[in-house]
Amino acid sequence: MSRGVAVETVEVYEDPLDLMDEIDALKRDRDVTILAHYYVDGEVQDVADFTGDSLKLARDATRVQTSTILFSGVHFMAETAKMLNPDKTVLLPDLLAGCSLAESCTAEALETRQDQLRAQGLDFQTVAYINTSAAVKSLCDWIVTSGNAREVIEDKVPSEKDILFVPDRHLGRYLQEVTGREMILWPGSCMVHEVFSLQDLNRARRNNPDAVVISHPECPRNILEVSDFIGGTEAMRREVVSVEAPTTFLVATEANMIHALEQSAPRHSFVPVPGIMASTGETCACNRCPHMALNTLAAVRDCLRDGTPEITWQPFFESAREVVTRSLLE
Ligand code: CIZ
Repeated sequence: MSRGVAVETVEVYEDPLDLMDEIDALKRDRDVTILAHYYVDGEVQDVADFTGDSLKLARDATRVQTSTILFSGVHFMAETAKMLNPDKTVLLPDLLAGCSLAESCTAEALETRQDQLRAQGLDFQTVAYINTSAAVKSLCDWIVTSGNAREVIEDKVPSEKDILFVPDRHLGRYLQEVTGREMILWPGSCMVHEVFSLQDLNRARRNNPDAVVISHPECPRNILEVSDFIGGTEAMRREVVSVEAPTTFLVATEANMIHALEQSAPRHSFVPVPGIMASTGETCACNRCPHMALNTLAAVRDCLRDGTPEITWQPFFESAREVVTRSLLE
């Protein structure tokens, strides 16, 4: 009879400053450029060559000179870097770094929905938020980010067409409001932005009566309704930079964004809006994305050292690249 043996994994503590030195040396040695999203830990943003939102990072990815890109973010972002750089090696520290939005809309489910709508005689275009897999992007007419969604819908989607918007219902609802275009909305949402609690936001406003509330359009309507400014991460950054007088901002987006805001406008104070756990109704630290959190300094170092995991080219990247290029780069 075999006896169960409990295996305990012991995390070895590594000094972040040593890890940063190792990363710098490996970057030079292995000819790597690091792109990091604003939602990864601040210390990982600090070792990156480029930081930004998906739109900026997609554009930055086309300017990389090294033979390898390490994308510190989530899977769909690294796929975009690969489709724009087929001849480069693209690494992602952890292939399990996914996205609740991307997972809510598979290519099969989207094709089924598109077939249903065509069968109903609808003449529509599919507009996808960038938080989708490359396979889904390849089935769409346009890709938008929080930074360019309004312009793409207003300037590029013909006014006589209906719009199927995937996968974020909150962003889609907000875009309906600002563009005046009716949309068929996919029922997806971001696990981080979904949990902001109006009750906790109102408590934070009472504690900071002069604070300005800035919120991401992936937040539910009740949060946007009490916000002074609504915008994606790059728009938030520009907004706080444009405010001269030292100000307190209550920030309703992934909490690591505060690092980028502090770097850009250190004269202000930034307070993260807490999330609330749906199961218990208690305040939680759910305003941190568990997928982005897989991008630790140690994971970045290991990925540089081992040259893996890698995003490999897939046949549908070709058509996804055409959609991404006409939507984001032209
Ligand atoms: O566009 C992006 O990068 C995402 C996912 C959010 C934002 O506003 O930056």
